[in-house]
Amino acid sequence: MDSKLTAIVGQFAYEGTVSEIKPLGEGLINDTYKVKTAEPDKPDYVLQRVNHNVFPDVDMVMRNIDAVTSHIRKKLTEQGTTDIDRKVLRFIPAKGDGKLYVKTDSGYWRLMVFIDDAITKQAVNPESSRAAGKAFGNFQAMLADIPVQLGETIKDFHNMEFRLEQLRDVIKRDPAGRVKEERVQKMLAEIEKRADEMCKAERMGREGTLPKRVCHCDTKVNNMMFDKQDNVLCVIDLDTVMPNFIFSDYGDFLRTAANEVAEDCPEMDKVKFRMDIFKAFTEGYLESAKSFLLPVEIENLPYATALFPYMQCVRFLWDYLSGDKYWKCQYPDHNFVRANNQLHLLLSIEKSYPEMQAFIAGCLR
Ligand code: GN1
Ligand code: MG
Repeated sequence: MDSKLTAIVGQFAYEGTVSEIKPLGEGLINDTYKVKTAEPDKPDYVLQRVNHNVFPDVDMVMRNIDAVTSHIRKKLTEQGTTDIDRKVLRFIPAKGDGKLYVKTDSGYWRLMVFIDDAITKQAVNPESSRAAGKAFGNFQAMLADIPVQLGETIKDFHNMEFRLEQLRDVIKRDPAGRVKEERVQKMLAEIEKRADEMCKAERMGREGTLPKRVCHCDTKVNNMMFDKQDNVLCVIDLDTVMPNFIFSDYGDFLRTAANEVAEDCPEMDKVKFRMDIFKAFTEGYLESAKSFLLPVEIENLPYATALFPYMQCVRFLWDYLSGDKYWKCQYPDHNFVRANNQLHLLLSIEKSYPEMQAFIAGCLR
């Protein structure tokens, strides 16, 4: 057993005797380990090193997570839920200062209770999409009355105006000499054509007609745990939990889950928006979220569906023009292919707008 890791675990106020520590999962951002304890009546744990490059303010990340998990725990307790440690993550405080992380020479670490007999899913079908919609809607619903103001763990993360400014700035500088490419110019025309419309969330936010709420901001199906009977247990991966328009959680799930192919598939004729996934997810989401959503939020769900592929197209193109600094690339055109894929997804979504609106209206009847 790695004595350094054991020593780190020892800085937390956990229960039991550590018997094994080994790598867990295949996350790309944080390093994750499973910590087993010898006693059958003590929980096992998950030890994680937080990626300090992606999250500059780890203290803020953990304060957000503390506020969110405590609030959900309180709600579940009031509802008389049993098995609460399976329904919301429980982080273990450090022995010294009681914070939910420790800082060592090797970085920032946290320890949470491992949820036994639970699974995550990669692939999406209508059933798991409906469950995911319900779970993410429920997550927002439970946090609708959280009494504290959360911090923005990645500044302007889903701010469309900011993402366009970033793009326009790199065009001026053209550090990779790629702006002149004809395909880039064509894509820029498609982007600029929609720029004004796509920034409407920020405008409504400024006018005070659209609220920010506590959102998850990384709503992928593999960020929730299911039990062996396929029931959702809880939402995980809470680092990006922050105030945002609800469009973030709704739109980014569909961007990733409802694309017929992966976001970097180079065969553009295969990129297609799956309405079966859209319908199932929307049904689940509205079932749990319609109690608190404002009409302006519901009306704009089709806009949210378009916004995230659009934003991701802008972000991938920005990185392509910057010389591929943010996303890892397997080949020179990789970021352009990703951007183009997202643009095609957007085109497919635009065709389905009327059907989406009709479907949402039907869910509310
Ligand atoms: C990044 O790599 P992953 O899945 O954690 C990005 C998301 C993008 C996604 C696109 C912190 O997420 O916003 O949608 O790539 N996360 C960050 O693949 O930038
Ligand atoms: Mg993740």
